[in-house]
Amino acid sequence: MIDRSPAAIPQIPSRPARATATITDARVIVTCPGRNFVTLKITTADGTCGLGDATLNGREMAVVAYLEAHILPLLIGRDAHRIEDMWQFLYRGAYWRGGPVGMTAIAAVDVALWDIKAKIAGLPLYQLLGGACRDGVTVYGHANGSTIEETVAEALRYRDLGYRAIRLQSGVPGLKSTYGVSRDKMFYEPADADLPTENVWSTERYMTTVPALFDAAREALGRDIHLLHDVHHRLTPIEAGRLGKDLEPYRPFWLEDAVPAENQAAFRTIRQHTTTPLAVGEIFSSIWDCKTLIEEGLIDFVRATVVHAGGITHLRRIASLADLHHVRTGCHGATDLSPVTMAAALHFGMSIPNFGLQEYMRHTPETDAVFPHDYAFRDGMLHPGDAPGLGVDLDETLAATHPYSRAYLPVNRLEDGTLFNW
Ligand code: EZ4
Ligand code: CO
Repeated sequence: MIDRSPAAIPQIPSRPARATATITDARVIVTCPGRNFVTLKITTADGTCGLGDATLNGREMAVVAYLEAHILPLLIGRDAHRIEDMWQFLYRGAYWRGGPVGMTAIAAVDVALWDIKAKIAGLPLYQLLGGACRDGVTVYGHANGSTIEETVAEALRYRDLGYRAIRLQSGVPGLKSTYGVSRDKMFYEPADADLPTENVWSTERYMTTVPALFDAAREALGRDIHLLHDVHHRLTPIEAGRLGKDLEPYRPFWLEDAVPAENQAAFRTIRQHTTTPLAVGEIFSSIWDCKTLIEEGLIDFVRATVVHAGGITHLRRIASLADLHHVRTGCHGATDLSPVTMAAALHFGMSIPNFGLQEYMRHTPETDAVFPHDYAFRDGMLHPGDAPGLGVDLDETLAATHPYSRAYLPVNRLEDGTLFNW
């Protein structure tokens, strides 16, 4: 028989301990352990600290200014637990909505607040987001080389490291340099100079190289591995349709950023001509950048990220819309996204039903030392770890030994000197 005497009924406290977490401090930390990172650190009255990445490659100091001048004064005294309300306050409250600078700043606040909430709960963040939907987050690595042979040799090396998905980028005969091909194989860094480097581009030379690269790669690697390629916004819709068609026999996992995506309707043309899956969105700031792409089924993978698309709160909204339309996530994960973003992406990727694939460019040992973290690579996957919160720290003493150093992304010109898309 159930004992209903008053003593047996557990007493629910009217106000659970730490139901509010007042923000007492918020600071921006800029550090350059080999490359620039901007990090927001928020502290609450009980001493809990949360981190948010605010790095916008080549435009870092604009986000620093936005945070310091316009966001930090709004944070002090507010309740860190009210994440959605804070998001709405910073987004609607600005009046000027969207854009990469503002949305990166909002993302930094949002991720820091999720970190705090999960630390207070004593849980790894993915548990608060609904718990694990999978064993780990499958990632793809970057194989690149100045020739097709070199790229294929790199791809074999990645396969031996345990990767199940590999992106292939190769030099183009006749072009001195191009996107995705670096000197240092493990640590590709495009922001490579204190004034922009200039690349030269030829669509004609490129269009014949990529199918030959995939042909050689399938020959060497077989069919049992996912192969990807990033066009980096360099084709027109009809050219992208043709390249997608040429690649169909090699079954690429995705063709990325085939055309610039400001004009979402342009993807209708690509779709009419190829069944090669399309991924886009690493530079998107909000759901409005991909609404048409998703609702019309014009893409297969959305690459928007936590750091540049308004944080976990907003990316969940994008992923939910995408799920209705058979679109999966394929979040950006280059080296200019700090370990704080990588951890956030992993907790997010663990917790959503329509996860697709996560990009993973390894950070250098210098960067990892400044951002000690709990996530780890095993068997082609990243695992977020069990530390409460994001599982990432920032060693501020070490960070202070690496001052900001201006670095720009390259620009790209056609062979006749016309400025083109990089
Ligand atoms: O060029 O993150 O898929 N990854 C990419 C990246 C981007 C850089 C720009 O800062 O396209 O390498
Ligand atoms: Co890309």
